[in-house]
Amino acid sequence: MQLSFSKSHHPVTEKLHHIVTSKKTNLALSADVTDSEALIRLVEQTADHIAVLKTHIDIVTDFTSLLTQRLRKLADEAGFLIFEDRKFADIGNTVCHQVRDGIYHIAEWADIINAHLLPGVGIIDGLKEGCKGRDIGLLLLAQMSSKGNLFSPEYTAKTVSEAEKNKDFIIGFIAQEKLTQDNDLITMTPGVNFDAKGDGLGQNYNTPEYVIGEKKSDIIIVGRGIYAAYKPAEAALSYKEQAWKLVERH
Ligand code: S5P
Repeated sequence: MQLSFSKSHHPVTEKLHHIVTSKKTNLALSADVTDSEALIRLVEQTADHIAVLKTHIDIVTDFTSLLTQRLRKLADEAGFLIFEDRKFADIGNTVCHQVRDGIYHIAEWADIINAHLLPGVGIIDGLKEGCKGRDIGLLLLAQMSSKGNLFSPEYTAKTVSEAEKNKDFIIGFIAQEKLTQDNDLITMTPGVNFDAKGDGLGQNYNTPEYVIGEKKSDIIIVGRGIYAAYKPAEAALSYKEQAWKLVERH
């Protein structure tokens, strides 16, 4: 078995590689719940099965900084990375503030962030500036899972080429398939669900077999397939086991 992303080009990639291989999991949990205690409970139940916890911190209605402190502690104890899915999409100066300041202070606790390249390359420099002082890796959105999205093959290709030029900060992509032969760059794929095909609001789902086996993604991102399941810990375990079997086979 060979993971398709390397272990050494960026400190965050190195940490992720270590977590994935030692816990034998390439599962990212998208913990899109809106209550702090529910979020902590979900993470406690699933921590052993995940390599990455993906948050949307701005949907938590009772947010205080205690929440991100507790998540950070859980991440360090259980061995997973925190990916804040803020999808930055503004000029460099604004995203620098958005990642560093405000009430969330994302750069103080996240390991991974993501951004659209739409505003131009200044967004990479702005985020890098805002993340100074901690090891944080940036994922670029190169494709999306949602119906009717406006990503064109040209835009995706441009995103890949900017990532290849900025590997001191960019660790990979959010995409529906592996887009480069450069194994320094990780592919994380959302829109994964065993049962559903979509959600009535434009989401498209594929199976782990398709995403890992055929599309050669490294990490699957699963939200409702886990947190909306009757038993989230059992659901996380089965996504983990199925996805890992595919990594071993391919
Ligand atoms: O293309 C994308 C990119 C992302 S990051 N499609 C997505 O669905 N996402 C995110 O992945 C989305 O914001 C949500 O947090 C998660 C998918 O959740 P699920 O419940 O549909 O599995």
